[in-house]
This record gives sequence, C-alpha cells and structure tokens, in this order.
Amino acid sequence: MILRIACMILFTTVSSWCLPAGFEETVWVANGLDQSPMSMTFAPDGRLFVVQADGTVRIVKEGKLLPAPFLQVQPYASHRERMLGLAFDPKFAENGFVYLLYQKNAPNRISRFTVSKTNENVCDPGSEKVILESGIGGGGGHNGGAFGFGKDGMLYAAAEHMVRINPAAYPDIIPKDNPQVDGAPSAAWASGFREPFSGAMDTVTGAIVVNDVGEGGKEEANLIHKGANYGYPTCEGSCANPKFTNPWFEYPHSEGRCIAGGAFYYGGQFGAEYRGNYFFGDEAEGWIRRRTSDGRIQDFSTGKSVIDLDVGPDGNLYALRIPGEPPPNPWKGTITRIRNTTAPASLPSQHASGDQEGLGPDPVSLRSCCGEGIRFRLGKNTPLTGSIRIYDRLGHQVWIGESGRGGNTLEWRRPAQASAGRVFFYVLRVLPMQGAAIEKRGRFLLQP
Ligand SMILES: [Ca+2]
Repeated sequence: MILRIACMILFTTVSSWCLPAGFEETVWVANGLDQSPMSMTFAPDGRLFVVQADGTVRIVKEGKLLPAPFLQVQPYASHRERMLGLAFDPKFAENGFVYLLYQKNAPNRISRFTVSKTNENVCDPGSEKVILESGIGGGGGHNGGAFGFGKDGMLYAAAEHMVRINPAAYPDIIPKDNPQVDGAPSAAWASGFREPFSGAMDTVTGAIVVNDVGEGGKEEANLIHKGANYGYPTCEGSCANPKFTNPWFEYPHSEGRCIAGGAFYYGGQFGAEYRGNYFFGDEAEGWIRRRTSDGRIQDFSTGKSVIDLDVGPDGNLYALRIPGEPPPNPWKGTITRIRNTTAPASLPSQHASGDQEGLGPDPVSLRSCCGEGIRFRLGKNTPLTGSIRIYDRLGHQVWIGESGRGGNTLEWRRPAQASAGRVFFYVLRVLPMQGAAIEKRGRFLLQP
C-alpha cells in the first residue's frame, strides 16, 4: 500500500518510476476537456477526436485542443453513459463520414455525420443521418460503448449485445452473413455482455475484442465470434456451461473493478516486444497492462484512473485520464502521451522511411520492400550516379550500393549478420549533372 501511494504521488513528476524502464508519460492535453470525456479515437490523418458526455466531440490537432467542437448533439440527459463512441468510415479521407454511437432518447442510436466541405474541423450542420436506432440497448443502467470498424469493413457496436452492420450499403445495412433470426439475417452479432464499455479492433489479424465490466467479481476481455454468447447474467468470467464463450482473459475484482480502454499496438515506437500487444486499463485501480502476443499479462503502468487508450500514428500510446472512479460529474479529463525515450526520435510508425531533407524538390524516397529490406529511389530528376552506404547502430558499415547512370533504384536486404538492432543509418552521396556532390545522411527503421 505504501508503495502504491508513493507511486501515485510521483506520477505527475517522475512518471517513469511507474512505467517500464525507458518509458515516460507526459501530459499532452491538460485543459479544456471538462465535460466528461468518455472516449477518444485517432483519425487516419492524426487528429484525435474526443467524445464528451455533454454531446460534444472535440478535436486535438498536433497537441492543441481546438476551441470549437467538431459536432454537438443533444443526448439523453439523465444517463451518465450517453455519448458512447466514434468511428471513422474506412473511406473517411474520401467521403468525410464519421459515425457516432450515442443515446438519443431511450434507445441508443448509430448516426452518420459528414465533415464540412469548407472546414475539416467541423461537421456539416444538419448532416446527421440515423443509420440504426433499434436493438442496440439504451434502456438499462449500463450502456456499453465498444464501437468501431473491423478489418472486414463492417461496423460493430456493443451495448446490451453487439450489432454488426454495413453502413456503406445503407439502407440495406444488415450483412447477409450475419446470424439468422426467424429465417433472416439480423443485426445482432454477439450477446451476453453486462457493460461492454470499451474494446479494440486488431487491424492486422482482424481480431475484435470487447472489454466487459463485471458485476460481482470478474473483469473480462472477450474475443468476439459470430453468434457467441459471453455469459452474462448467468456467468461472469470463465464458466463450464458450454452455451457460453469464455473470456479471452479475465481478472478478479481484487485487482481491478472497471476494465476500460483497449488498443492493439503496431506502432514502431515501443520496440519489437510490444508489437501486437493488447493494452488495456482499469478505471478504478488506475493501472495499464498489456497482453503479450503469447498470452502473458504484464504490468505497464500504475497510479492514475484511465477511461480510454489509443495508439497514435506516431507510435505513442495515449491515455485519457480522469479523476477516480466514480468520477465527479461532470469530470475533467487530461490526455497523456506515453513514449519510449530510448527509441530514436521521429521514427515512422508503420513503414520504413527516413527524413528527406536536403535534396531539394526531388528527393530520395525510402520504402520497405522485399521482406526485411528497403528500397531507395532517387528522384527522376536528381542524380544519375550515386552511392549509398548503410551502417548499423554500432557504426559498422553493412552495405554499399551504387547507382549507375540511368538507374535510380537501389534495394538493400538486411543480411543475417546485421543483427545490431533494427535501426540503420545511411549516407547517400549523389553526383548531380552539374555542381558539387551532395551528401545526405539519415536513418530508417526496419519493421520486424
Ligand atoms: Ca462473460
């Protein structure tokens, strides 16, 4: 107990004490989220959208909370859990569609909103299109909220049970391969939840996880399968009844009482051992843990209430922090950023890449290729001859490649003996048609 209190006191100043060695947590958005923020979701372009219980959705752009809300709806006023989640259309960049799961009157609804054509930071007033308004709960004491598009392009929403719909086919939103009810496909996809408040989609494997807050004794994370029943109210946690699907993992209320926030990690910032990990938090106990790819549950941080987690396009883990459980109403949230300080700065999150300064308007480009390799493409108008040397992080030269006149692509495959990490450095020397040679240095990351 003494250790735990010490951890909480130190958290705001020496947060690394509560994180694995080399990690730090810093406040990213300190003020302005004071209308009970409930969840947050990164847009594909890197902006962070925060859903608040007062009916507003706010945008954080490059660490700054924008003053005007992205949208404002009038949710059902008397329910704490009334603004549940937000999801970006898989073709968001083209169509500007954003989906909101919220409680309007008694029932929950899924609505589509469209980004303004003149201002990407607000939605078009009056653009709300109700997609589904029945069969997704809203009457009980708890309201769910896990919400997002799966790798299959379908939209999943969990409240009393989980629905799966295809908004792109509106109004025929019920997929033909959904479970049959009375001889026809139904929106219902899975059932047996108590309070499926959060969860995550694994964009690589396609796995769908719904966290279910327990009543009597267990917190659960469930891997979602078509037609499965996850046991509530008959069972909490694993049980022997073959009608029910047991949790992916669970923990007792002696360890935490409110599982909240879920995120799969595929960023390049934390290191290879974190790839594919499932991060989750506990709102009541204030810790963050991770499930490793081989199924171990590991501590990650302790000490401050968390209501949602997400991984940014920069590969950092972001936490929506609130004051305790239950929080005061309305509660104020802060967003923190957790990063690995031992990773080289500014590493790209998904693909091999490098900085591209110094070669003018037609730079070299780096692309991952050919298994564990990288392709250097010299711009078509730049140098016709050049060489590239690659060094590992210990400074050993592991390769030299030369581009002859007329060729502008060089591919390097990581050799087996180049084992000193996944970060490599390059020195590119090019000979323009006129003028002096240009030398450029940079680094890149090879993804495992
Ligand atoms: Ca269950």
